Amino acid sequence: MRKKTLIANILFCLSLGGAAQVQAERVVNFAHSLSDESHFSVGVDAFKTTLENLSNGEFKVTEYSAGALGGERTLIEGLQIGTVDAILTSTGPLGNFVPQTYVFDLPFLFEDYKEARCVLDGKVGDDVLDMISQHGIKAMAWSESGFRNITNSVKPLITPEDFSGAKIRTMENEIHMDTFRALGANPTPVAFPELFTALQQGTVDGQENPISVIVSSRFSEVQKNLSLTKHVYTAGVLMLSNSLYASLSDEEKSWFEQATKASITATRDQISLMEVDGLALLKEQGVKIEDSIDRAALKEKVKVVYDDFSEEYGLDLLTQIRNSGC
Ligand code: EAX
Repeated sequence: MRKKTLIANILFCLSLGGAAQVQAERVVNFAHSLSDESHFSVGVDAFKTTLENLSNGEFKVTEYSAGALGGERTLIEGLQIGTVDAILTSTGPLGNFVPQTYVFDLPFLFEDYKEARCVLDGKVGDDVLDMISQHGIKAMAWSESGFRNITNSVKPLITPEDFSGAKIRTMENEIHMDTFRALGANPTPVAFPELFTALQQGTVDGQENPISVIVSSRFSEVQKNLSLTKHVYTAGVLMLSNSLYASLSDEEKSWFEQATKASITATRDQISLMEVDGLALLKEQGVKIEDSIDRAALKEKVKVVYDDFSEEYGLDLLTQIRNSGC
């Protein structure tokens, strides 16, 4: 009798354990540095919906936006040590970890979104994702932040002369800093979560970001001039921690891949939408928009950045981009 009870108890416990395993939720902590209204947030939403649906609720995605877990450099480090599971980051600080990504940060590299997305979704993009994945990270796919434009509280920057001495916040990215130095400006790297305050307090006069970031971060409250320079395209990457990726079965990996695809599409669509609607909104908010930029003159001035880049990192990837047929 006693033996029977013991066996029954053991069986009961085993069945409970089994049930608990089936029902256990696996939480994916997904972080980025932009606001809840940003394209990255739209990308996390699409990832969340897709993954939760495909996995029938086994995976739950929790979003940490607005730099709640730190700026992008901190998030990349967090991913490497596994304190965060998934991130969307721009390439801004990524070159500090994987120098090959600097090639995409070069000024005036891409003419338009079509060309940039074609290169990133092609062989060069795939090769660089593999290079990122050699650094204790699983790089899933290229996402996007978009073409950067300059805002300023002092005056609009139009001609190359206007850049002289302008104090501009850049990302923590040596190619971007080199670019602004070549233009005669005074680049000041600031992590994104500190940027609004830096603009408000006048620590810097201006900053540069895609329209979708300028709108979703409400920079119009502290910056009244916008110059549509489109001087740099900023790619983004959706990345997972190695510890999360290694824990996935093949089927689960395919869910994460589908969630990633949905995220990239939603993010890019939001960026394209904001290029039109966001610009109109900024105009309504009283931002003075300057479109008569002499991009050819700026392009000429930043040639030296390409010389510095090729001297340090070689021409291989740049040549592949140029020959990509995009
Ligand atoms: O990618 O730091 C920046 O200006 C970036 O645009 C932002 O972190 C999102």
